[in-house]
Amino acid sequence: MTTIAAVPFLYNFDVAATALVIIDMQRDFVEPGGFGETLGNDVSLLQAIVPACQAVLAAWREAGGLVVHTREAHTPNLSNCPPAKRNRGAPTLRIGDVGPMGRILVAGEPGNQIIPELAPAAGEIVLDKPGKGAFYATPLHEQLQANGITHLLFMGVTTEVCVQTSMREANDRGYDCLLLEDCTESYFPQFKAAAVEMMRAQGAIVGWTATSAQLLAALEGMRQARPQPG
Ligand code: C5J
Repeated sequence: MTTIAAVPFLYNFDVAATALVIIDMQRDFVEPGGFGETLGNDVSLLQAIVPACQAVLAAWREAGGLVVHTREAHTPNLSNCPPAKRNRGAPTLRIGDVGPMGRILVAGEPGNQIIPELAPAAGEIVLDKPGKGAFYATPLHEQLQANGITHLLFMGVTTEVCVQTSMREANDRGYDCLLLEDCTESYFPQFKAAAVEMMRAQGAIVGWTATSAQLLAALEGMRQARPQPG
């Protein structure tokens, strides 16, 4: 068991029972020329978290923890994109329309891929989700249960939309969730700040928050405590 001095109080976790969940670090949200930018957003805000996410992913892999990558993705015939979702957003570029990186939020399109810096490795779970939450209409809960997972560490984008929705869904399913504050971002800094505050308020009503440096220090402490070969 490892402990992080998280907010609002200590977060205890066992790597073997914990998954790192990386929400929607897709080209369309993060890269210039993608869906996010065409909606008028400044993607440099999201790009700024990539190095911290990379450091956590590398350390988590080294520790042997389970990794889950999600993509907001719809089938090419849009059968899992209800009109109520498609008809909102920018009228000029809706889900399924052809954008600068292929069809917007459609599985298999270039913009739908996870950014190369955080590309999934063999054996990691890659989950296409039609909703904002990672549990809605996906096998995620069953996959986590099959792996004995009770704790989830979250990073990704955007904080107040897909990250917050997924963390709330996880909390309602009984997982102890921690959000890595500097590994999540929004196009709207005030929305990120509010989402972070509301998740850890009222005695961690949705979960805990901590920095990537705190997690990396905890993992390094574990690494040093491991018996050395020979
Ligand atoms: C949004 C997401 N913001 N991944 N998706 O539409 O947060």
